[in-house]
Amino acid sequence: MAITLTAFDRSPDGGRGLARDTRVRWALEELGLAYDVRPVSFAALKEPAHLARNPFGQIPTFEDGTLVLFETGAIVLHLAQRHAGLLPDDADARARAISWMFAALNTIEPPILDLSVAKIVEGGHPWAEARMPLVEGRVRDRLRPLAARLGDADWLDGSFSAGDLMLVSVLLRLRPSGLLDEFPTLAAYVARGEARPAYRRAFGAQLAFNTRPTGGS
Ligand code: GTB
Repeated sequence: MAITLTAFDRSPDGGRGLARDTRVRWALEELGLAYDVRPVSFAALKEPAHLARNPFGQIPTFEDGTLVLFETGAIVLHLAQRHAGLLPDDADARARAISWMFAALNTIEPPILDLSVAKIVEGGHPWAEARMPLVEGRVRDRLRPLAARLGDADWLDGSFSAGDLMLVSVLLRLRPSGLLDEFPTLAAYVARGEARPAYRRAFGAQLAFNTRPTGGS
């Protein structure tokens, strides 16, 4: 039975890979698993068929036979637990890698999302400029200890894991802000993630998907 993801019919980022299906595509590529992608329009996200897959009406969702999942953290963890390659065999190392997945989603991603909202959604408000140093400061407060922990290592805890995949996916979104470049070891960490063949394949696939000719999806 083929794995099927849902993704934006056409991502608003025009194929820059920022929508969250990219991280799931990356995990699938790392694990060598084939998958199909079902495009969903913005209107269809909030219709019953998609709400049955994700009650919040978001992408990506994951289907494998009768199993339907939403939330990228849950999807990547499921894949990493079912297939060898993204989590260490040693039980303690495995638990630490999963901690990094949660840190990426619960500790690092929220202030990065706040920054995106501050720039994209709130940018026109009269108070937006005054608030920006606070929002940027909260991102730096997370990047500083992360950079300290990474040190000069290639990956956070030995070999590349689902924790690194999730952290790189989250940090990527910071690049246009310039904040990532304030932490050269983190910028290099993200570049190492992007240089992985599996990431390149995932990025290329989402780019081809999001720039495919219109007139039929
Ligand atoms: N916590 C969920 C997860 O990790 O799966 C969050 C999923 C989520 O935010 N999905 C977004 C969505 O479906 C797409 S990725 N939004 C539609 C809605 O809520 O109605 C967020 C995203 C969208 C677009 C860009 N972009 O164009 O740059 C970047 C990121």
